[in-house]
Amino acid sequence: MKIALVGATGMVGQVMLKVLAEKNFPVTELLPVASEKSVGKTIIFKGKEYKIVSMQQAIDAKPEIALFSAGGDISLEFAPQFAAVGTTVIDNSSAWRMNPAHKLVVPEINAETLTKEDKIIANPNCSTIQLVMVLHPLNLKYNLKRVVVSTYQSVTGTGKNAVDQLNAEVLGQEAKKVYPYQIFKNALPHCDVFSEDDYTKEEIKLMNEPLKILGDYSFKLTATAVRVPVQGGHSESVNIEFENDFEISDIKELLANTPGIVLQDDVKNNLYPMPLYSEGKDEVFVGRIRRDNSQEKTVNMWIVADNLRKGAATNAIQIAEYLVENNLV
Ligand code: 11C
Repeated sequence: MKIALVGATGMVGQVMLKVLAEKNFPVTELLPVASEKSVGKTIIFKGKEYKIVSMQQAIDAKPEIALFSAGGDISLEFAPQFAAVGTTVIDNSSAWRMNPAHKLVVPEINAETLTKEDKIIANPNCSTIQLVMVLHPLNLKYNLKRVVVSTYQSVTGTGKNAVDQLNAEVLGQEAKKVYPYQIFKNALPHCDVFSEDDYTKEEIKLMNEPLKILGDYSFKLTATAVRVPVQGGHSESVNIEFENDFEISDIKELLANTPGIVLQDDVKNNLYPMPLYSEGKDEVFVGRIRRDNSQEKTVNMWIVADNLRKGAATNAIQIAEYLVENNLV
């Protein structure tokens, strides 16, 4: 497979290289693309140096797959240009996610909807992916009625400059501010920009994307997204009301047996998911599963995943693997 990686020097791009190598993805030629000022520089993949090429050089090479993680504007402009030469684009930005002409894919849930005609495939938002991984099996068994999610999001979701801000603040150094406030020792109820209805864009993604991925518009969802001074992954406190009643032990068993999910729920031994320990892992971790005694047929839980892995790079590369395994590219 000839693979273009657009945004190769970014945080997600770098994790994509790692995941491609770890999964031994069949890369015969790698075309790393980054900003014009990086063209000619090199990146390392599987111990080998690769020259960064321009977007046009990558398009002209007609790769089978282009992995995009360079922001919505770049995706809107260049994904169709790759698609026009026959490349299948897997896009990690929000540009195509809610466009009805494009599929929004978490492979464990809806990869089987993909066809050869899907030339621009959207990868969901990181906080959405870990949420739907857990919602999907529960929805099939108990039928979702309403979901209330509050997130505790890693600074890696904002990018390298945010990680630099946190690290500088920890050391008491002058920091270039990416956030409107200090993030160290703080929690900002503010991920991405505010929209007219006073929700942030991150919250809107969390409220819209799950319905499209699950193909189920019958349940309600509301979200509050919070940035915390954490690096390993995103955490989510989730309250779920079902149409059907459940046994807590059945929910635990169902999630423990769902591929891609790891149940960490043994409070007697202080076992529960934490972002520090999800870092570098591809699974979604779930724990603190307990009945909400304030309302019938309702459960509380805590969901954690590495936002750069299953929340971005791993999910995108799982889509690529599905395409290759099913001869769709
Ligand atoms: C965050 N979820 O943590 C964001 C980062 O739409 O893919 C990814 C934004 C996106 O701030």
